[in-house]
This record gives sequence, C-alpha cells and structure tokens, in this order.
Amino acid sequence: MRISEVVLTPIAFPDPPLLNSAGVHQPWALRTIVELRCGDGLTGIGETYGDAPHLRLLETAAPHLVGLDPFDTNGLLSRVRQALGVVDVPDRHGLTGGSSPQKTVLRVFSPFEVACLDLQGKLIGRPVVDLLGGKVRDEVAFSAYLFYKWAKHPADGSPDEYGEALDPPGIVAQARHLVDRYGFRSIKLKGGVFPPHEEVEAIRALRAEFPGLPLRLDPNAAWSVPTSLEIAEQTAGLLEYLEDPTPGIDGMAQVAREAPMPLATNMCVVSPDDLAPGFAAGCVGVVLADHHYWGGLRRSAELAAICRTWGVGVSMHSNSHLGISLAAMTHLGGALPELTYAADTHTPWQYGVDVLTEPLSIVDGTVRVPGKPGLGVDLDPDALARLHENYLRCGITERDDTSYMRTFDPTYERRRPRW
Ligand code: GKR
Ligand code: MG
Repeated sequence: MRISEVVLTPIAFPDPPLLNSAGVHQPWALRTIVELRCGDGLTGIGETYGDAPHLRLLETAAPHLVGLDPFDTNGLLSRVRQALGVVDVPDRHGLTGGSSPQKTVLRVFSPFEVACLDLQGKLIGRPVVDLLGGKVRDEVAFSAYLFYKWAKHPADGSPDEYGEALDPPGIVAQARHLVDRYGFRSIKLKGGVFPPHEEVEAIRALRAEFPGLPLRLDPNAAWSVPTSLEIAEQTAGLLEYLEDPTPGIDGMAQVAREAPMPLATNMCVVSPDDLAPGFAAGCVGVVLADHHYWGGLRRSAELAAICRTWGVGVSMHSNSHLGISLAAMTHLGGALPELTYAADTHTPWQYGVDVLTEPLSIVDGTVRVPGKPGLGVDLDPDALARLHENYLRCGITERDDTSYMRTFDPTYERRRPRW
C-alpha cells in the first residue's frame, strides 16, 4: 500500500472576537486539511494551520510523499526535510513562541504523520491510540477555555450566544455557560489583555463561583519578571499553574524560582532544541504538548517521556481548530500516562462548525477515545467544500490578531512584556 495522492485543502470558519496579548481574533480562522489517498477509497486525514507561508511549505512537501509507505514515518520525515531544505518560517501571530528550522520541519511533518497514523489504523483495523502504545484512559479531560471577548466583530451585525466578556462578571458568566453546557471540570483564562490586577480579580471571581475546579491563567508573556512575581504571589493557592507569564527561558526561570505554583509553557519550550536549556534552567513545571508543532503524535509522546524523566508535567495546548485536531489530541491524550492535566481546546468557540460527518463531542468535560480504526472520524466532503469556499472568499490568508486590532485602534502595539 503506497500513498498515491496528497490533497491539501485550505479552509476558513467563523471565529469570534477573542482577545489576547497579541490583539483580537479575526472573523475567520484558517486551517489546512490534509488527505493522503492510497487508492481504493482509503484515505488518511490530518489538520494543521492554514497560514499562507505554512500552506506553501505543505505544498512544497506534498509531491515528495507520493509513493511512500504510510507505515514509514521515518521516511516521511526525511522526505519532508529534504523537500523543505533549511527554512525558518515563524508564525506572525506570535502566540506559539520562537521559531527555528527544526520547528518548521516538525510543524510541516505533523499533519502528514497524523494522516499516516490514520491510514495505518485503517489498514490494520485498530484505533490510533493503539499505535501510540495503547489506551491508558477511556476519556481525555479538556478544560473550559475562557477568553475576554467582544460581543461581536465590529463590522458584523450579530452578537454570538456568549456575548461580551470584558470584566470579572462577564468572565464568570462565560465560564458558567461553558461548564453547564460541556461539563468542564477545569478552567483556563486567557489573560494578557487587561492590567494584571484586573485579571487576578477575574480569577478570584472564578474561584468564588467554582470552588472545586482547578484554574489556570495564561497572559502569553505579557508581564515583566517583577509583575509576574507579584501576580504569582497574589494568586498563590488559586492556580494549578501559571502559563507563560513572561517572555523567554531566562525570564521564566527567574519567575519559576520564586513562584508558589508551577509555570507552564507553550511559548518558551517549544521545540526539541529548547528542552535541555529550558529544563536545565528549571523554567517550567509543565510543558503544553501540541502535536501540531512538536512533530506529530509519536514525537509528542516522546516529549512526554522526556518530561517524565525531568520531573516536568504535561498538559496540552491548542489554537482555533476543528475536529480532526480534536480527534488526534484525544488519541494522544488517551495514550499518554504523563498527561495529568485537562487539555486545552478551542472547540466550543467554533460553534459546531466542522469538516467531519460526526465530530467527537465533549461530555462531562471529556472526550471518549474513539475505538474505530484510525482516528475514528470521517471527512464530510460537502462541509469541506463549503469551508474551502469560505477560505476563497474571506480575504484572510494569514492569522494576524495585531493588525486586525489596529483596524479598530491604530495606536495598538503588541508589546511583550506590556506590564
Ligand atoms: O487563541 O488567542 C488564542 C490563544 O492565545 C492561542 O493562540 C494560544 O496559542 O491558546 C494558546 C496559548 O495557550 O497560548
Ligand atoms: Mg498558552
């Protein structure tokens, strides 16, 4: 069985005006859907970023995969490496840390690896979780991912069902909505938007409303070291972890030395090159594995094992995504003994839009690990075509929260640290 065709479909789906330390989400989020076809209707699927520079790299790699055995993921990596050469393509939104040629290759490799694992599972009749070592849990826990947000995009007439959240009562109302609807048992607040003491107030309000649920705060490196230390002290006993308070391994290590809670990251330890310096400096207690840039599911499992060796915990990071990513995260989470925190997901913010016939659902804050062969989810060709039409019409080719924010506030600057 060989890969006979590689199909890449860029798509766009509506995204609410969620605020972060880089600006505000644009009205459309982009992804690329990967199909590896082997003939006889057998197709493996993957999902990755949709930004134009990344899409160009996927397109560069794609023709080199024809003829590959889907079980040969080592061969896949060397083909991707050869096709790309040495390139370093950072993300412009600046929310997933620094970039390097190594990280670029692993990011391009990832959706193809996931699609190969989907194919492998379909060929041998086993779910992807079995290819990752087998299930250590039946359900993977996800956390409610709260955002400060506007009621609607300024140029768009209709507020969404979550409305505005710009202060502690708004954040608590959003959390209540998400917890009641999905049963989440853990809560993350995306911070770095308002002065830190206001975000601490939101955390206190969440603690009062949800006394039993673990809480996290993630300002995406918006704070200086002294501010981070002050906020860490003020939130002692309130947070299970504080995520990326400040930029860089050195700054994080300074905060980690005195903070009463573990620090977590998806911004300073973001590729294999960062592991030795980051862990030696003691900059984090938790790494947010994200298979989309750690090089797919097997490399994320390797990352988790390295974390275990260093006594570092593992959680999972997300960006706006659809159901193939959720399925891949769920298989990975199902196979990782090291995953002791609820994973992040943006799923509720996509309001049910998907490319799948039957997306996995979040019930009691968890997603059940599918038992069907491969990822256990199927592409809906009509939905894929509709979302591709969106992509062609929406006029956005790259995520850029900062420029979008500047269309409303020309003085806005992305500053890290800001406070
Ligand atoms: O969706 O705005 C967002 C998030 O800020 C995302 O882009 C981050 O990468 O969720 C991420 C994080 O944990 O930093
Ligand atoms: Mg983060």
